Amino acid sequence: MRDEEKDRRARIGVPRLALGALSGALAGFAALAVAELVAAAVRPQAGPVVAVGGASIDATPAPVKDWAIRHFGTDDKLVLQLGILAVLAVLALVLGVLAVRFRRVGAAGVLLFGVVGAAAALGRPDSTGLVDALPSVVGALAGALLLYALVGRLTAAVRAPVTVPGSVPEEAPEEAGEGPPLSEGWDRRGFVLAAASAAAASAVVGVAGRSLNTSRGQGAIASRRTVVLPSPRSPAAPVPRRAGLRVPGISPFLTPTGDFYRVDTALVVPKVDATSWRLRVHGKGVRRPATYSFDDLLRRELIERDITLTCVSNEVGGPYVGNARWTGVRLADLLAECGVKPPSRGGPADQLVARSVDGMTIGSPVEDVMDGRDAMLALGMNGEPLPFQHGFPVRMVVPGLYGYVSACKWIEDIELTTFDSYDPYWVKRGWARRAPIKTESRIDTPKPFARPGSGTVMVAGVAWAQHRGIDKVEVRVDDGPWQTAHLAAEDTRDTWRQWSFPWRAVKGGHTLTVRATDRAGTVQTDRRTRTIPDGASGWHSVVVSVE
Ligand SMILES: Nc1nc2c(c(=O)[nH]1)N[C@H]1C(S)=C(S)[C@@H](COP(=O)(O)O)O[C@H]1N2
Ligand SMILES: [Mo]
Repeated sequence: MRDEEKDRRARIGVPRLALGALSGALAGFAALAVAELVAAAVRPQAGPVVAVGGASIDATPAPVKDWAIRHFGTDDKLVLQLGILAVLAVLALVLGVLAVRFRRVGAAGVLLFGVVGAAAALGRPDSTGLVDALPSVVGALAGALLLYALVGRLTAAVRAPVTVPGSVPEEAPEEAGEGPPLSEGWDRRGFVLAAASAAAASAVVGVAGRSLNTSRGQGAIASRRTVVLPSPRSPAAPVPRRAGLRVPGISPFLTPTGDFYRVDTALVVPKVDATSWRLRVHGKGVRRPATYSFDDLLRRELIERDITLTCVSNEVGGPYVGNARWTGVRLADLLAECGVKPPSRGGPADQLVARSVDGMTIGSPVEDVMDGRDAMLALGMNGEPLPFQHGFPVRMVVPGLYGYVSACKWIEDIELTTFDSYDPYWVKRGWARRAPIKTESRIDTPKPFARPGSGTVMVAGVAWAQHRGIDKVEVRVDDGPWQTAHLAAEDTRDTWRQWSFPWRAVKGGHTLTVRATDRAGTVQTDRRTRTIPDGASGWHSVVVSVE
């Protein structure tokens, strides 16, 4: 028996291990393909990669997440999912190799991944119950069975000569050094056939699952297509003609929707059907809790406002700021209707927690939302219904507060509570409870390391201090004096402001620096801080080389 075992081990050579690895890879592929198809029947968010990805986003420490946003931008989600796939691929190869020796253990290993995926799916805040475990469980079962079957074909070739004494010809030991006797008839054929058909079937199942997943939400898409935004009772004043400077390379005053930055934790953009959407308002001090439908909101008085949104993860000089024309319902009116009072008028709740369909929680000060500023439940962005990725059907927008404390997308619930009794998502992860937007400015042109010719070079960009307004922008060349830049006309104090500075550039390397002063008289600080916990501060500089 010991000899047989030794013999068997000796025969497990490199080629066989390679085929084991291949079996592992095929099993992993099959598992993911089947999971994808099952997820199409359950919901795309329940798929193992999305679920594990979502769980890792939630578990990622703030500095790492910040680093990821900084380095990969909106691609961070793609990078994360590719990373998960890469890890799974390596583990699948390892399990395949392991299965050549320990067939059951290898198969059980695949099942274990199913358990991890299922646990992740069930633990998501937007989990819809036990069905969310199905994609991972069914996928893992398929993968485990396939691995068991494929590896069976490999080991059968070894066992055959051992279990049928006498039929083993003398050359068997010679083959041991080279690995499995794959030339032995049906085993090879069996393996190749099984592997090839498994690969083909997985591809078909995977492609079918993918396309079913991406075509989901037809109801939501149709509901968005039929939305007609009524003209707002309180329209925004036209953007002053001179709010937009004609300087090549400057950010357009209104950010086209397609260029608007996107920051959220959703690996799959929620597609919410507006016809079944509801918003619930309840909680501490809400004397008349209420539920609103999308039509309820459309029938109300609508306001239209230009508001510049900023992400707290925006580095000095970074891209996560955008200006849009929003149409929506004034949030303060709706809250008042529900009997909510701000703390300054004796209301017991100082925090408004907005909850989205994907389980995000975003907490804003009730006082700010009700202090007369244009905090709104936005239904429209730049004259269109909200795009899905920007929160269709309804999101919050509050001038002057970073997005993570104000701009809940895909909102479905508003709860009045206190800062003492509840920490929303980002606060649990180390960000500040309250986060007004810091006064900042950015050089859009010239770009870093540009090589303009000498003569007049237009230096231009944007400055923002939402809800306070920008009063002054200054530019400094190298260590020279601060020089006042030209300010474009102001739209409102809730929007950014363009600026420009004609610079007489002389040959050589130069550093251009900008700083803004807001209407409260605060000069943008040069103190560099990280984005965590309440937004980056510091001056933006650009190094250029004049030729
Ligand atoms: N549901 C949900 N809403 C969200 C977020 C999110 O992750 N989930 N991110 C917030 C953050 S951090 C910002 S900066 C803004 C960004 O809005 P945008 O993607 O439309 O630009 O949305 C906010 N609303
Ligand atoms: Mo953000």
